Amino acid sequence: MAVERTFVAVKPDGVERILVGEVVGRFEKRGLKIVGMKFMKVTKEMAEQHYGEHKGKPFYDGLVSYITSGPIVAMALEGKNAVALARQTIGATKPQDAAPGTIRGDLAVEIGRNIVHGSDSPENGQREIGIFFKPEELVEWSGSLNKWIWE
Ligand code: IDP
Ligand code: MG
Repeated sequence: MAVERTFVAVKPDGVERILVGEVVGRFEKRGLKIVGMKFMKVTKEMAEQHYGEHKGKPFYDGLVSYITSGPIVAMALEGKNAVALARQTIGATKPQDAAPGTIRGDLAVEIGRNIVHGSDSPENGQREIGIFFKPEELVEWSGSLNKWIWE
């Protein structure tokens, strides 16, 4: 298993619904280490870069206005298999298909209000972290519990 970084964000609906602590806590408890975190508004340019793969799809314009509609909490998370672990903790894109116990399965109803983002590959993790963070905003630290989380 590779040590990876993934980009995770609490989307504007998660912030508005006062779910920041709940969502961040699930990643912390899962064993993913925070190496970057900030409360910010996403510009239209950032949203278009971030969601470029969806350009042209019927939901694209709505997606860009949703993600730019209010503040988000942007996170860079690190760990073994971080991308897959974060996606599993988040649950399926459509909340009605997301398993109970996942963030979307427990807390969300609509696909266009699904609370949280997680990168879908290590390459996209690096790419998305680069959109939202400057290199100096990422923090290297060892994490004293790592020996109890990783074999
Ligand atoms: P993901 O967030 O689980 O990776 P993607 O397919 O990459 O899902 O889609 C990105 C985001 O776009 C979703 O999280 C959701 O907010 C939104 N989205 C995807 N498909 C639809 C749709 O059919 N209608 C409305 N919004 C959608
Ligand atoms: Mg995606």
